[in-house]
Amino acid sequence: MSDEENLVDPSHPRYHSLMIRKKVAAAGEKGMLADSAMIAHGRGEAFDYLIGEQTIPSALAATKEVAARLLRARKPVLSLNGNAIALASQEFLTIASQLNCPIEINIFYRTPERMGALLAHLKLMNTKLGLDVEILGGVPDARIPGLEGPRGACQSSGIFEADTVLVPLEDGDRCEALVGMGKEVLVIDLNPLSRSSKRGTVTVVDEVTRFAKNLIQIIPERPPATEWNNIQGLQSALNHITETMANKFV
Ligand code: PTJ
Repeated sequence: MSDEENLVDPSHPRYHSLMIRKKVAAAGEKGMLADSAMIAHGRGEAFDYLIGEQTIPSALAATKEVAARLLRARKPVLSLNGNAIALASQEFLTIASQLNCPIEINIFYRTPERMGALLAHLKLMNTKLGLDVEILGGVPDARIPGLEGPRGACQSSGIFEADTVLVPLEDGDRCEALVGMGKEVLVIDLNPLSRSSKRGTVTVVDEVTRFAKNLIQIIPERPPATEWNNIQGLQSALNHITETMANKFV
């Protein structure tokens, strides 16, 4: 544990939130993150505060649906960006191993330095966990149609050919582009109003670390897929926020 981590008192009411923030800061120091990563994280924290820093019932239902769709997919892939790797690399490697599918590192602000740091981190964690998950993204040979520049780069054996893509903390453009390619896009985003949330096939309005831990528990139960109504799920999450807020001072 670093000196700074020791300074956070475990009895602090928001201890877990502060420790999660520290994971982002530490990954930033290792060169894994975009400059705006902490701002994106802060936006997520604000929504997490509003949902009570807990997995709400609609998020748990959505997580079961995600498990079902990943299990029935012909070619699933977990697309991870800097923040997702900083926060839950161990959990996502476990999930990829449960599903026997690859992880593809796919980042919005793509630089060779960041890709190197993220690949090294995931490979190290893979070894530490004794897993053999295929890690893609280092040698892109295909493009996501409609996304210009480095952010459109992807790997043909991964995202490009996948029928189902899990995308935590995605940006709206890429989510739309993946949906446009005919894929099932499974989104994790604390903001139920984001473009990614609205465009995803199934959106889980939950903190990515909590989501990943829940998914690990749910996959072995092999839940069946349903006729998922994503807008209804998002509306439930929004209702939870507004109802909690409405009664806050009563
Ligand atoms: O690693 P890169 O280059 O792909 O860049 C990643 C970031 C996250 C910087 C980039 O994609 C970005 O700027 O994202 P946005 O547009 O700020 O969107 C991030 C979304 O994720 C927001 O809607 C946040 O509410 C949500 N979010 C942030 N932290 C979490 C989260 N959702 C779930 N769990 C979190 N911990």
